[in-house]
Amino acid sequence: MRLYLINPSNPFVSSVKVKESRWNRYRVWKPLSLMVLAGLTPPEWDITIVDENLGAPDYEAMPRPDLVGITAFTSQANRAYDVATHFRNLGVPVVMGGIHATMCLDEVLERVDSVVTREAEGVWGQVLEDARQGRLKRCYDGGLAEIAEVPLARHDLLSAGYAFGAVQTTRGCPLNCSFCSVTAFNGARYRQRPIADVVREFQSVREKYVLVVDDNLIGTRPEHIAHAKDLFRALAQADLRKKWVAQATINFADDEELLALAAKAGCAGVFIGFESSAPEGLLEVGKKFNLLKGRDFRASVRRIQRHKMLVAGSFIMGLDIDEPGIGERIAEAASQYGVDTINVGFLTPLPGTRLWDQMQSEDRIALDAFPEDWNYYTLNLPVARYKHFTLDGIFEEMMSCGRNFYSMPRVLRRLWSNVWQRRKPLISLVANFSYKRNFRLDCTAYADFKRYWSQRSSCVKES
Ligand code: B12
Ligand code: SF4
Repeated sequence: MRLYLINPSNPFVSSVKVKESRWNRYRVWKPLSLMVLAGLTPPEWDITIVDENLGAPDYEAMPRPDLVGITAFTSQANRAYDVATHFRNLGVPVVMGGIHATMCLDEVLERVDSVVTREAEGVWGQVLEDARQGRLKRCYDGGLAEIAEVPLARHDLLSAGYAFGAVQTTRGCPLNCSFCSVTAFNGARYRQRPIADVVREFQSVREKYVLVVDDNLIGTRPEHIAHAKDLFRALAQADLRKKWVAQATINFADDEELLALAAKAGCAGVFIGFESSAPEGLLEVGKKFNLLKGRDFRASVRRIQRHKMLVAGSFIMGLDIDEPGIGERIAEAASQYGVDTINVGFLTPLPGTRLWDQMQSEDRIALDAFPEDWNYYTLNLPVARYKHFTLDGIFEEMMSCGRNFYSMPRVLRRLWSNVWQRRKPLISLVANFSYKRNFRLDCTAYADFKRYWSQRSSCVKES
């Protein structure tokens, strides 16, 4: 039995377009979902994982599979449907799973043979058995997996073409920020994988650099943090000789022992969600952790950096409290915090989030011709009606933020401090130029987007 597991590309997501910029090589990360599915698949299946972000293959030239499994974030949904149509036309059954299939079940059911909602661990075996017997059900709900049942991902199946490997150590997040799908999808209960599994998983990754895909590396409660410390001790003891980066909330900076252990375990940097520099903004998105009284972001960032780890700050633009000048304000705040890079996204109502419900009830979702408009749900394009900005206005704010934070003098100043503090200057250099380049690529994407938007608006007027 032949199984293709496919990660569709999204032509509009500049951060994953390798050919446009060599810096992007460092920002193409493996579709771990498909490697985990492969880990759940019995040996009688011959598995090929196709990651279209490395270039879409000529499916015609490939042997006919018995089953196709497709994953998709929302921004990849349209390409996923094209791929599904291709295989369904050949009479090959197509199963789709992942975040978009879960949040937009009815839409997806119209376009594939079968859908797996939520986490696949509990049902994938059944799906394969049903497919083998030609009696696939229309829908399977995996619910939330027992964390100890998450298998070792098949890292051997995607071993070339990437700068980073990928590993997951936890699932779920209790914080439920309004714009984020994680609590809705993976649940509020924070689940940490058995330490021995994670160590084995790291050992099976070939790359020297690893992205730990967790949304919240250390969790929120003392017992989560104690587990994280044990994990870091075990990773250090395993002497992996790997460097890894992860996403964490700002409480990562609160515990010196934790920081020392993370650094010893190979942590080279963390992505921290600052979201907004204004307390009103944090209140708006429900990021309670960052609102803790007396929190000093600059001091927190410095504490992390003192352990030789880089800090990438993530911000959102287009909150209701944001007013003209927000681009420069974000760049200034990020420079003041002292972060090494920033990643700024437009406030985007992703399906299944609290923000989606709110914006839909206020009729503020501007790009709502679905599924076509999902292409633009990349966070690099403004898809909603923002309180204080026109479309061009908010895009100009984004460019001004990029020009300011990634201006040559500022990049060089940051690099100098990386060299001075002996804090991963090479990684910082690559990250700064990759982000700088992406701000420019976003301009091209925006020009295409504007053309599409004006054509669509005139069609609506005519009809
Ligand atoms: C790692 C990651 C990335 C990596 C991508 C790596 C990759 N190629 O997959 C990078 C950094 C490149 C990235 C980029 C983006 N990301 Co991202 N990312 C994540 C993150 C943190 C982890 C995903 C992961 O690997 N999980 C581990 C695996 C094992 O879990 P899983 O993917 O959920 O898979 C399980 C199930 O979903 C299911 N499943 C999944 N696929 C399939 C397929 C089949 C057939 C079946 C049966 C089951 C199944 O089974 C798996 C095992 O249980 C998630 C957050 C999250 N918790 O999901 C956000 C997340 C997926 N990203 C998000 C977004 C918005 C983006 C971007 C659009 C914007 C951005 N700038 O970040 C881009 C777009 C990329 C693109 N290709 O179009 C959103 C997506 C929301 C949505 N509705 O689409 C998420 C949920 C974060 C959030 N804040 O809401 N991302
Ligand atoms: S943004 Fe981060 S902290 Fe907030 S719910 Fe999502 S994963 Fe949790």
